Amino acid sequence: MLVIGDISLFHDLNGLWAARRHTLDLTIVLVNNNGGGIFNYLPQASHPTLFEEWFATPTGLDFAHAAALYGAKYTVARDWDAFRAALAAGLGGGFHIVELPTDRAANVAMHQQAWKAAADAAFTIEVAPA
Ligand SMILES: Cc1ncc(C[n+]2csc(CCOP(=O)(O)OP(=O)(O)O)c2C)c(N)n1
Ligand SMILES: [Mg+2]
Repeated sequence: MLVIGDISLFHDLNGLWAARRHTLDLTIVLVNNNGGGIFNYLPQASHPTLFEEWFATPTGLDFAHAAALYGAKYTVARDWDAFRAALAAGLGGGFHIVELPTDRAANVAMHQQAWKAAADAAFTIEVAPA
């Protein structure tokens, strides 16, 4: 199993041919947030116009066509039940790509909430009387 982002898969797309050539049992989980989501953590993310063009670099590609080209079965998982079912099918053998559509901005917001919750919890522990 391979977990990979959309830009990384795009970069190495022709590597999919190896799975076909060697008839690999391979399930690729494609975390598709249409761009380099890691860069959404940087300060320049607050300048949307330049940020999208020069840092996020969304491709807007439909990877289902790449799956068809290289002979992989393609599934888009829009909820966790669909994701579990697609993984189970993939682990049954063969070459599969399971796309998980996600959102870059929402991802950062969720992480910020988690960081705040962790910081609040740590602070509570530190100041609590013994
Ligand atoms: C060969 C190579 N080119 C460029 C980079 C710079 N780089 C680091 S992360 C990244 C974007 C990754 O985007 P994606 O695979 O969609 O993952 P996400 O951050 O969205 O989870 C890039 C271009 C790199 N690390 N290696
Ligand atoms: Mg991405």
